[in-house]
Amino acid sequence: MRALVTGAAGFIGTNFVRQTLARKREGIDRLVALDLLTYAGNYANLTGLESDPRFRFVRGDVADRDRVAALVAEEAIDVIVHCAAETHVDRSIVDGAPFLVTNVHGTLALLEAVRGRPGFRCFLHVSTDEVYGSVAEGRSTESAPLRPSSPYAASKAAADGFVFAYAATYGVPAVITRCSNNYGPYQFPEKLIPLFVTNALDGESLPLYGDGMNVRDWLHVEDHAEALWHVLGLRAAPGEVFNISAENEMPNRALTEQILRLLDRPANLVRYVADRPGHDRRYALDPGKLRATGWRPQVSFADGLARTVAWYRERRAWWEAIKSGTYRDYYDRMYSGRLAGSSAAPREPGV
Ligand code: NAD
Ligand code: TDX
Repeated sequence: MRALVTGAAGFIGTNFVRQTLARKREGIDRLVALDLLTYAGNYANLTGLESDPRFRFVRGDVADRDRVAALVAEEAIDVIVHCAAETHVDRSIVDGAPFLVTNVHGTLALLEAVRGRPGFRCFLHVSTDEVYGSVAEGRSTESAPLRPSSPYAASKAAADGFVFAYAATYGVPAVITRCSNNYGPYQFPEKLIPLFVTNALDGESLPLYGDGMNVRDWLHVEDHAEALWHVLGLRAAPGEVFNISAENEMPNRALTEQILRLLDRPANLVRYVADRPGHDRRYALDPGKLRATGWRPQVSFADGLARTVAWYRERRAWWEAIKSGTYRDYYDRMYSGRLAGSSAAPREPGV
């Protein structure tokens, strides 16, 4: 198997690549890592892998059609795990344009590169639970309608649409996975868990949006990586979709309390701030279809969160390097106004 992993220097890509090469998976002859190294990509995450003869890192843009097509041909790629994306909802609310380019044009460029390619086995498109929108009750199955709320989610839903279209129109062997919120090592500290852990370690405020009762469904990134390999092994029909969830639903407020307990930090670090516009109240995936094929998550949330918190505590140099320079500007832009108007007590829903 000759695999191309896009977004390999990001959070999920890094964990997927490291786990794949460390386990010496049968059948991996080549792993080409493609990443543009945007603000979210960090080449240092892949340190140490260069000595593995199966591994090659390429800096490049997934939306660059010619580059992507040439790479796929040159490396005789037969499997693609497509993780590259613009991924932060709050940034997409400020400007959706980079999300359209990378998430939609990028996915299209990859699909074009494999269309009609003899011997090509699988294009695995890593999508998200956010395409289903907020789920008031029950759990989204793979056939639930797509109702994206944020520009980010809209771009992912559009990319899913191109995957369906290429499967139906050209028979491209492409499948979609939709996972819930991942957590674990190497996550960029703009996302809730690494942001709150690193802020708490520095004694800084933890800005909880709205009333802090939005519910997310947490999946350890190692379980996610295993699930991706499991899906690749299924040889599913073109256009199949698989939800990936460990069914670990939790309101943000309860998660924040757990983080503070693990770090032995005071509850008064929490500040309730103005809500995210269009903030989905709850995500909940039904993973029954994948489970019926034998996949099971292995990491309990208590153990996974404790290990994750310990990882950031022990890797101060990793996140301090990120939380400087342009990150500080981003943080001020996103949070200084919000924190100035914050309160110690929860707000009413939607306030
Ligand atoms: P991330 O932001 O940590 O990493 C994204 C990576 O993509 C970065 O390394 C970045 O440099 C790279 N990239 C961005 N634009 C690129 C471009 N034009 N060309 C090449 N590389 C580019 O994101 P993540 O959390 O690792 O997410 C990976 C995938 O999983 C995304 O498709 C995301 O939508 C999906 N997803 C993530 C989560 C989650 O909780 N993290 C949940 C559901 C789905
Ligand atoms: O400062 C914050 N305060 C806060 O209350 C941040 C950054 C987040 N939140 C809330 C918003 C969400 O309810 O925490 C929850 C999680 O927020 P994020 O970490 O931004 O993740 P989310 O918006 O749920 O999206 C994530 O999961 C699905 C990823 O960023 C997406 O890429 C993925 O598709």
